[in-house]
Amino acid sequence: MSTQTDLQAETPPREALKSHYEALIIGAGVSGIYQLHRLVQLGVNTLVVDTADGPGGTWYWNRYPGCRFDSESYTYGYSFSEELLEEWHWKERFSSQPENLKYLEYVVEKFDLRKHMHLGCGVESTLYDEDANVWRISLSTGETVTCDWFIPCLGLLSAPTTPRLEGMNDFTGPSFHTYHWPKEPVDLAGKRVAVIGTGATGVQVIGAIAPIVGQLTVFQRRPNWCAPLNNSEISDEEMDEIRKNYEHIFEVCSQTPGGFIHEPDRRGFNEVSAEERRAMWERLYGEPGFGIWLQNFREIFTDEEANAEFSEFIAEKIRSRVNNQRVADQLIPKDHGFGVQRVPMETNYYEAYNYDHVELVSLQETPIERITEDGIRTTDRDFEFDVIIYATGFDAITGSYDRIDIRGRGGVPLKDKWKDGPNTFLGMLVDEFPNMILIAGPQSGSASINFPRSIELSVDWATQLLQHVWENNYNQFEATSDAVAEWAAHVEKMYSLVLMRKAKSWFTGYNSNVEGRDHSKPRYLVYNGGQPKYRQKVLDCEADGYRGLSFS
Ligand code: NA7
Repeated sequence: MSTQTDLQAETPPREALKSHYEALIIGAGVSGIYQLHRLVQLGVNTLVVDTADGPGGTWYWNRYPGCRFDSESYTYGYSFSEELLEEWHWKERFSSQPENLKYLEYVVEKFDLRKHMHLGCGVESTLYDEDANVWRISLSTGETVTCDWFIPCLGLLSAPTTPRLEGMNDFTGPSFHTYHWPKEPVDLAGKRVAVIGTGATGVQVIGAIAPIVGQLTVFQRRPNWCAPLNNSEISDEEMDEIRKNYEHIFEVCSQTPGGFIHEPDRRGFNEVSAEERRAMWERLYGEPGFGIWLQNFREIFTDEEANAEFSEFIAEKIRSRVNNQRVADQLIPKDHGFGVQRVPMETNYYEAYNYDHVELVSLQETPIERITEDGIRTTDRDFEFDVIIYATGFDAITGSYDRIDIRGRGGVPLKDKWKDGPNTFLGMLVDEFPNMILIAGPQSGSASINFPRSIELSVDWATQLLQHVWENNYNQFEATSDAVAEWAAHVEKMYSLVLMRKAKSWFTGYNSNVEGRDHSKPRYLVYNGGQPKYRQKVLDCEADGYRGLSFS
């Protein structure tokens, strides 16, 4: 299997490291880039470290066919620079990975950030040194640097996981996780290809490669409720219109629970007749993006009956798009309703199963026994493949923290502290881990929403906090354990209000591929209270003189 290490053959030239930085950021993705920009603007001596040999984070790594936004492109871009908004032309309503990567590279170049980045270099461990009041950062290249302020910007889905199957290294052809899709083009034309996994990623890959491969076998453990993306190009005229409307667009995004352009229907589910509901769903099914999920009635998220009626509407759509009704039935989820997991947005996904050369294998009926030299053996038969694609998801949010040895006061590992599930204050601070700010950490408002909309808030808040520290000549800041406990209780309460709490998905830390993961209770990884409430909490903390933090 290809891994991260294989992809780092060409390490870019780097400037010599200093021994000490005021701030050190891990991650040159969407949040790391913006955090770096804010600190550089303030003249803070900052270093960004990333294992990738270029900036872009998620959009650097995920190079698989079909990879694109599920947010409207013009709602995903940064809002902090009017000049940038004026200059950038989004070409598609839901922009593809190559374009998204170009965008982030453009931002890095425009704001001259590259020179602060030490790329192609991982962080192995970080230790808070109490005596010196610095963080000691050990790099994969053998160097150690120190910093005053440690800011992990690790992203939500940056710790990919593969199944724990016998024989994974025996397969003689190319095989890789979608996150580690090779940089050089992979020729799939006419090939016999296996895709394992039918989450948002698998659904994008399958729709994109089905028309070109010779044979495609999809190994599905549990189906997902998917909805059409309805992507289209953005003309020059449309882009001009979007530019004029940016202020309004970002204002709308700031008011919606998910930070998207889609505002929930404020009418009660039962205030509207069944016919009217259906007519609305028909309309939304044909419209772009998450409208079908987020412009829906609020009861879809909270009420089993409302959710079941809507799920049946989507099930009918699946039956109407897939010719073979046995396959259609296999593609309809039976263990959860629509939208309790993040909805994979698809383009020709269901139609892919109408090709003669595409086969769906239900792993519930015939599980995989092992990977062989030639392909995959299920309990039913041996399949031969040229390429195996693992679209098997991530150890979400905490996984990337667990992969670095992060130790706070008294040398306590963060991994141990979060053994039974993470707890933070506002998703940004952890008690006993002074001078550390997580951007889009566990229990922040960033995960369930249009990511950049929330990270701009978090980065601005973090920057403001550091300014407060400097202005008051503090050496240390830290969340109190009471504040962390209070936030954890609030996060849990927000889960109790939505059907999402029952989902076996990355939102609740479900991942069968992580050895030793206890699934007897959910891990509360994301803040489900909606973005306006999250913003209010964050701003209230600041307005109340950073209530919940201690300074010294
Ligand atoms: P997801 O949504 O976690 O999906 C992973 C898929 O892989 C899902 O269908 C899993 O089935 C399947 N899977 C995972 N492990 C296995 C094993 N061992 N055997 C068979 N099948 C397996 O990750 P994605 O990358 O698709 O999407 C993540 C997010 O990226 C998405 O929400 C968007 O926000 C963007 P399961 O459902 O667990 O039975």
